[in-house]
Amino acid sequence: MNTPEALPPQLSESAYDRRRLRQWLTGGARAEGVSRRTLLRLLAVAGAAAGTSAAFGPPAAAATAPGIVKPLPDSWFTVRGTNAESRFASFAETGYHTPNERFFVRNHTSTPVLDADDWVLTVRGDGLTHDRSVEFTLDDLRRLPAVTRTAFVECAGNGRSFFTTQQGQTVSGTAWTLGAVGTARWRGVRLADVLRRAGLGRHAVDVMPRGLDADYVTADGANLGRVRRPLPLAKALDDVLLAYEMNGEPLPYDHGYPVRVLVPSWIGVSSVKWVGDIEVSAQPLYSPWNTDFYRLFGDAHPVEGSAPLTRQTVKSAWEVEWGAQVAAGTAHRLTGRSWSGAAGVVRVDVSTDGGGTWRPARLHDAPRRAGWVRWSADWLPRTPGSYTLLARATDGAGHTQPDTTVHNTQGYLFDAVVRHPVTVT
Ligand SMILES: Nc1nc2c(c(=O)[nH]1)N[C@H]1C(S)=C(S)[C@@H](COP(=O)(O)O)O[C@H]1N2
Ligand SMILES: [Mo]
Repeated sequence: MNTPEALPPQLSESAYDRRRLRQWLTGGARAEGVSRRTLLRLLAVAGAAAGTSAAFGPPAAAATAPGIVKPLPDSWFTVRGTNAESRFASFAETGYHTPNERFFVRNHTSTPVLDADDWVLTVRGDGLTHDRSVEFTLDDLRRLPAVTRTAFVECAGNGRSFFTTQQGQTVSGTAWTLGAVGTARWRGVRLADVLRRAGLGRHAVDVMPRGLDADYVTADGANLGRVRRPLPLAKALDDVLLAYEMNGEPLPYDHGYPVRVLVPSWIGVSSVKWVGDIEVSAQPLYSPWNTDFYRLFGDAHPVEGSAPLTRQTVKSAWEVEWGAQVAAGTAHRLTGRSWSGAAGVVRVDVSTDGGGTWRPARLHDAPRRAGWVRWSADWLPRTPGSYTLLARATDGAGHTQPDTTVHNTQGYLFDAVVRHPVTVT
């Protein structure tokens, strides 16, 4: 049964079953009038199919996260609640662009499995010339000029755990290490084109896309409604896309199928997935995602918080396992990546002795706005023992990673140089 011809149908069938299973688990299946017994039987069949597929699919031992559709193999992901962090070390096996199957997932609730044929985007609000409501189907979007753009999506909380492990500070939120980031080639239409077609008025100031995923309910039980965050019109008209493709494929369910907003260089939450409507407003808009969240709070910041966060800061990460064992007396080529929301990275300095001595890394990509650069450094450790690798990037706007990041209670924008332990044996 494992003949080459038999493989594709089996694969797609089990992928389909897995998807149905997850839909069911996340409450996405309609099951009125179906007995619990029947559902349990369906569940068992789908579970068995998911098990079979592991032999053919991506690496075995795929974990699951509640509400995420794609498989999450242990070698690629660390599951954190409803989210999946990419293992940065495993990016060494990838090229410039992060494959869709390996891209991190950050879900406030769970992935809705939407049907592109039923999908419509509604644009409305008093920032339009006639305060009317204009609808676009996916075909309507596809008829507009297509634009392709390479950009990273990075969670504002990427690196958050280092506030605690490296600076001894308390922060709230998902304890990401450095893998809440990925870079993809996005294809879609300019948000500017859609807004103009909808009749953008002269007085418009803010644009607020909203997701079609479920209402977000906090741990305290407060219903904050659907994920939505205002975007100043200037950014909306600049380089923002309504993306329907990721790395040459339709957007995967987990990354916003059929259409997501893509806001290059800005914190990940701006890039609203599964966008269903966009409010265009003549007054500034607010949502919990630009008032309570995604501002800096804490001793060093104003009581009402900083201004809403926009661009990402500078970061670097080694493509080396955390605590890796490295042989003494052998030359090693260590690799990593650096990126910034302000400008392309132009320089990366590395240290293999805990910051005692530094040397420039070799950059393998030209500085790219909204993208990262890959780099490498050769290392010949002579003496066994514990070592700390450091990488410090500088972007074209002159920002260099600091030694420490000023604390904020929600642990956003950690940009300090990370101390990466390895053991030489
Ligand atoms: N509708 C919707 N959009 C969303 C989110 C969400 O939960 N729902 N999460 C946001 C956050 S916080 C991040 S970091 C990015 C993550 O994008 P990814 O899951 O495609 O990596 O999506 C953003 N867009
Ligand atoms: Mo995020």
